[in-house]
Amino acid sequence: MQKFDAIIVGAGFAGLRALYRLREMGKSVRVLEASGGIGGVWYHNGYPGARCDVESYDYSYSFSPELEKEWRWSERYATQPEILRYINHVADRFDLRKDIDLNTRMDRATYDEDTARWTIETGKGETISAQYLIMCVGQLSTTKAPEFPGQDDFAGEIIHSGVWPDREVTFEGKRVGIIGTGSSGMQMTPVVARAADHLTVFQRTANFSVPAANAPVSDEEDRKVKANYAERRQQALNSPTGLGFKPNRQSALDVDDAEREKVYEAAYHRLGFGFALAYHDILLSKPANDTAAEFLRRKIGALIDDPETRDKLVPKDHAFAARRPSVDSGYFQAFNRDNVELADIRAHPIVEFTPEGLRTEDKLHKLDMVIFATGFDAFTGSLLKPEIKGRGGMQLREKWAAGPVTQLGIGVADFPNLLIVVGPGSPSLLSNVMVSIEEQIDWMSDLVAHADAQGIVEIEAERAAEQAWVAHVNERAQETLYMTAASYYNGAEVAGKPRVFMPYSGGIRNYRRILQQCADDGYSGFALRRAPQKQAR
Ligand code: NA7
Repeated sequence: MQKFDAIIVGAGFAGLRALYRLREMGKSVRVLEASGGIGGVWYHNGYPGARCDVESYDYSYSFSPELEKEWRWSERYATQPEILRYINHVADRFDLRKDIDLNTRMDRATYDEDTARWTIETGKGETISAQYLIMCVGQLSTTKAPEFPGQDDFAGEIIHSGVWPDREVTFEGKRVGIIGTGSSGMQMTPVVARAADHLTVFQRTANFSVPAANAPVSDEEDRKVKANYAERRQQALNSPTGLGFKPNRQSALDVDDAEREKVYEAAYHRLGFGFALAYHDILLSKPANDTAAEFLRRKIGALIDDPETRDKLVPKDHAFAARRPSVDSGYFQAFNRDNVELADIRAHPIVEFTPEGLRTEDKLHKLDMVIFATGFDAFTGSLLKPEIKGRGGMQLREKWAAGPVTQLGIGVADFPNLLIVVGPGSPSLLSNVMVSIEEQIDWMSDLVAHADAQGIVEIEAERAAEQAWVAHVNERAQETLYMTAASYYNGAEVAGKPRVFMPYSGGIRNYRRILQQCADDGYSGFALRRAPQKQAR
């Protein structure tokens, strides 16, 4: 059996960063990646129009000043192909590929209480032993798609945005349907609209969106950012969400209408996703939120010509950003084209596929291609896909049957030496995930170094600590408007999934302080043992 200090599962941004860091510490590491390439979600989400909602300079690694200097982003918001080029460049630049096994899925991991090591079985039939099992499987990586009656009889093609095929997909001469109007559906709509004969967008919930304000990055801008990169990184680390600009500390309710309008107008044209930070209480107070929502409804409405379509596209039934808003490049304007139609499937739900297309309650939509942009089994989907067995054969699926419990989003009681990157209970999707990834991996690596120095072989979250952390995560969520809407933040995206709030909403800076305090207190909430402990406490 091959033996390693650590097995990392997933070769996306988190997996590569963890590999780099642990190798730097002299650890023997392998990365297991199920798919045929590196990049994680950026490998799979190759749909037309796929683009990052966070500015390129902030959505990039900060661990290497040389890398920062030499990489030249071409646009303020990078496209999926450019991000994929970046991560491949990183893999080559730091010689990471030699430790990555592609096309290798981890099927099962079993903790051995006698040796304090994990036994990992892969889809290739290999068995590997590792002291640490580090899960870098992403939060939006297990796709979900409804199954409609008659789906197999559809004569056209069905594609999911989250597992976009690795071949050219063309829309010319086709009647295309897109189901779903989250970020994926909104990003691809204008692109597909320009190419297809006809496009029908099937909308269940109208979503807020802010324009991407995308632009090419000029040499001057590139030079300016790079001259102050360290400062920008510090700014991101000290911001609530890890974005590289100063959030406004004012309340939306402490200014007069004219002043507020001016601030919103500027934020709308420049900040993209950061519009939600135009005032500090947009996600904390309904009256404050109403001012932002009302502004956006006006803006969205003004982009759409047809009154009936406008009425359906303007979001009404949830607070702004209580569900993940999008950052789009011409989504609403696409509906002004003659070849684009909106199907309101809240009013007239999809009934079935027929060989010719999709039948909603009111009509048959004839289609040659249907794209499911229906999202993911968020946060826990990819963590629960493999069989992970901790103490006494307990499965992670059983442990999390009523919702995920973690100590700081990182460790799980009864699953010693299992470390999760951007797992449930961490800021993850409520932050620039790149900042969260680096912050957590640096912290975990310090924990591993501390364990080595102290002769510790087993690191295990304590039950009381994880219960307290889950309670704290929920308390923080209750202070916000996130719980007022059904969303993938709170498990509403999959029928039957426990309805608990998944990410930590207290912000990047608070989370870092908590991690620091935990380390300063000798990693409080984690049992650190010099010999394996056979029985659970
Ligand atoms: P999202 O944001 O989860 O959006 C999924 C969309 O698909 C959303 O509009 C859903 O409507 C719709 N959906 C899901 N299931 C169905 C069914 N059964 N029938 C009709 N419509 C459905 O996923 P995305 O891929 O767009 O974005 C994921 C993240 O990527 C995004 O948040 C950013 O972080 C980047 P609903 O709103 O549930 O009514």
